[in-house]
Amino acid sequence: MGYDNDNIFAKILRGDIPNKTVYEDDFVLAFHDVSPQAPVHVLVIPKGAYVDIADFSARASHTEKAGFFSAVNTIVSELGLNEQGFRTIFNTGDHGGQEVPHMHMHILGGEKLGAMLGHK
Ligand code: DGP
Repeated sequence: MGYDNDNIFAKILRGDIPNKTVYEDDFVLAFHDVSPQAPVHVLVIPKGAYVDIADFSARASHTEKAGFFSAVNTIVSELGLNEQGFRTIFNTGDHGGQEVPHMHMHILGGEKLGAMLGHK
């Protein structure tokens, strides 16, 4: 599947749609999810055009990959999540329930989260 330049996170990266930014650097933008599922619910997206985690794993440079995960460390620290923990999720494709076709990592925390999969 090719990358859709008109997906909502591409528009956020271009500044066409506003967001509540938590963190930004050369590699990532992190912002609050519009429909939070926990007291803390932040999305981290790479600035490059990647459809999902599989696409990013396959095509991103080592520099982009290092940049992404270094930023995650900074973000969870700044959100104060390290001591009590948090959950990260990359929904991918149809079975994964991915709605927006630009790779994103959910960071969820701020309370004890329930079962990993809600329906199980
Ligand atoms: P996923 O189902 O993994 O593709 O998650 C997409 C998430 O993106 C979902 O939790 C809601 C969030 N979302 C969708 N549109 C917007 C938006 O315009 N702004 C923000 N901040 N979040 C959005």
